[in-house]
Amino acid sequence: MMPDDSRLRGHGVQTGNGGAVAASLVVSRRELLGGIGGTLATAMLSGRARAASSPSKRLTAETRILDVNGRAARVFGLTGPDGRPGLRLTAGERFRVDLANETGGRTLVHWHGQLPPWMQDGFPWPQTPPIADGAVQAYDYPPISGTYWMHSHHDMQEQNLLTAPLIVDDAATPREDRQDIVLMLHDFTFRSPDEVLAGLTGSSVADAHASALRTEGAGGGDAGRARSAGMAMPAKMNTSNAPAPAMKGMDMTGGAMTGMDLNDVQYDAFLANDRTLRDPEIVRVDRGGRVRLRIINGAASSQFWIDLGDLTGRVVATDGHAVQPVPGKLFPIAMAQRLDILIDLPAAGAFPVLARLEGSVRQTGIILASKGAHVSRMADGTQTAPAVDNSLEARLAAVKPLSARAPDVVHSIALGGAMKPYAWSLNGEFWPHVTPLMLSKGQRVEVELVNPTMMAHPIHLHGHVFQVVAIDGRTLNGAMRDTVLVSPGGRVRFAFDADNPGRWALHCHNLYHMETGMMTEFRYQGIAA
Ligand SMILES: [Cu+2]
Repeated sequence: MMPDDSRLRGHGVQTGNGGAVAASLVVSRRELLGGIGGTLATAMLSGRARAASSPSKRLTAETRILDVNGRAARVFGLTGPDGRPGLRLTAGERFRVDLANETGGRTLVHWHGQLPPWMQDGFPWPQTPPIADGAVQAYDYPPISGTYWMHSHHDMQEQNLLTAPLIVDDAATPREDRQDIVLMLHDFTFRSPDEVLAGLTGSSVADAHASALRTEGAGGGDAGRARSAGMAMPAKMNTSNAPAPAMKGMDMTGGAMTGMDLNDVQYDAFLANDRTLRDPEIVRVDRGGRVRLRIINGAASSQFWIDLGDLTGRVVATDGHAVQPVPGKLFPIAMAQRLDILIDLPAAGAFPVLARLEGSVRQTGIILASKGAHVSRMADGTQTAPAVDNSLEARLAAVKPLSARAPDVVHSIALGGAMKPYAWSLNGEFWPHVTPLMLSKGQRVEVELVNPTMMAHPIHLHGHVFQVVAIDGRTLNGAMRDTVLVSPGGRVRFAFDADNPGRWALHCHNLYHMETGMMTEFRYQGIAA
């Protein structure tokens, strides 16, 4: 069942397995009662106390008409109380949101990268079904600060732009002398997601599963071929740090690899803040000013290189979490990931910030322009961008890493699938027919993602922040993240503390991979299915 309003509002109602809900209530009480004294606690837990705290923000899931290169498209949107996409919360503000569903159908919105109690995660578990058309669902949890985003986890609405930024300021934000600019990327097609999916599978998802299981064994396609060619496919509890075996026919030196699959879907346009390069957003900036770019890759199945052109920037956060600054002009961003980049602008001028599609000359972006600067027209590029890789990931180091601790449990997860049949799996299983990976509160968990396929997969874990601790067998004290890319033939290990009991999805954020089965569940002991 869905937690009802009273549970989420902090009236102290317990759910059957809602330890995390209770924890958030404790925070709420402390906030409400700061300076008043604990003895009044019971009396204060009332509507009056609630009214004294910040009011709910209304977020509306709706449809809208978008102009894409002169052609109208009906898409979804998530509009905040100020009429702009998404939400911005100030430091210390709770995520207290009334989500109004005006989409004309059911929906459910996931707060990507945030750490709410599991029943507020916006994932369609049996206990938390989608919201009916016309209904309003309340959410209330303490958010974590940084660059996040929100998107539907119901049907294929996310492909139709039911996505928006979710920015949470930290205590230092108001004191920083810099302009905050959000850049959200999308891939766009006039075809419906159903048409796109049918084009990929050639038939139906069920047929693709059957074909994969029949011809290649569970996991299917290239994974099956790789296995039959004798490649390592660790099953469980593989703690080896040996590098992943290179796949035949791969050229690791040229940036792009021979035979590697990029860009499953051919898109009609790439959007930056809902606009194409033909009519880009021009953001007015101060001469010589400092800018914090918050880049969100909200694309369904496209990855980009952020190209700062004449500018130099410093990556200072990944997926909302601070990293030791890494300078550069060109930064890869996988699906669902975020990059915060600080830029000190030169005296004056117009500066395109481009997102270049991997394996393509196509691009999108915004233009930072000082007053009076001439802005010239832009089109697609002339040079093909290389495949997005983990070159940046390998250089990242968290400002606040996990404490040093040996894992209590290691889960090895094999990524499987291919373009033909188009069916993608985890550990040889297709969602929803999966065996949950169990964990217990208090454990340090490590996950080894092993990718023998010919594609890169951006893997996202719900409800937890993890640290990247090894790439292709090389250990590092890497970034804190919620989404990590696993390169073709590569492997990535991440670690996290099991501190948020519930049911949590782990999946590929290439939405068509997810749609054909590339998803599984982490489930805490004691949480009912
Ligand atoms: Cu994938």
